[in-house]
Amino acid sequence: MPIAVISLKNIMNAIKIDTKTGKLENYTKRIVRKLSDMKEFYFNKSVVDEILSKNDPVIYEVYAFETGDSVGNLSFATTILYPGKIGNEFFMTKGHFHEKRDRAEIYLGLSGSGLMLIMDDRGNAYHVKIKPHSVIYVPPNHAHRAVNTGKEKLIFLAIYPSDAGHDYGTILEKGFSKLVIEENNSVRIIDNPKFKNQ
Ligand code: S6P
Ligand code: ZN
Repeated sequence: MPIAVISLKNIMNAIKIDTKTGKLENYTKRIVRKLSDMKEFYFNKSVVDEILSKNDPVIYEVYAFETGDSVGNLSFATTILYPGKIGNEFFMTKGHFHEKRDRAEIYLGLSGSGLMLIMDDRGNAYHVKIKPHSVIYVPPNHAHRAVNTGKEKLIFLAIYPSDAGHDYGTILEKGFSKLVIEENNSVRIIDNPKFKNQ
């Protein structure tokens, strides 16, 4: 409760986003995800271990303005997803279903280029390009993962119901049905042979 009160007071003025750095003014939560925080999410475990034996790259950062978890409120967050690959798989977010499955979400591309994988609970998936000025709708009951397929930082804003929550466990257990890889200098979206459809 106190969080909601403080946040709502903070939001009586417009909140600025630096679209070059992706930083959100007055954020209430910052997350930095390094490879070691999400090593199980990448396909090639031996490449992950090899990279981690030398360094632990930052894959993405999130600046969130969260307004508590009361029904009816909206929260929002910027994500700065760095360019790079783990083997031939592009840097990506963990991806999640919302804990409250029927909560939808809107994304707005701010800088860089990439794509959003959107998948239902049976593994049916499609993708939508993320680029500046594009708005992407994630329907209820769909997992979503952003992938940076470009050479620059991919920066976007997400707007979501404050009580949506994040279910990373299902993705950890089953994976995404698609992988986004580079092959012969082009971006390919292929079936994930490790995807568990149960
Ligand atoms: C929240 C929204 C985003 C992500 C962020 C990081 O519903 O979808 O703010 O949290 O892009 O991705 P992930 O999968 O690690 O939460
Ligand atoms: Zn979400």
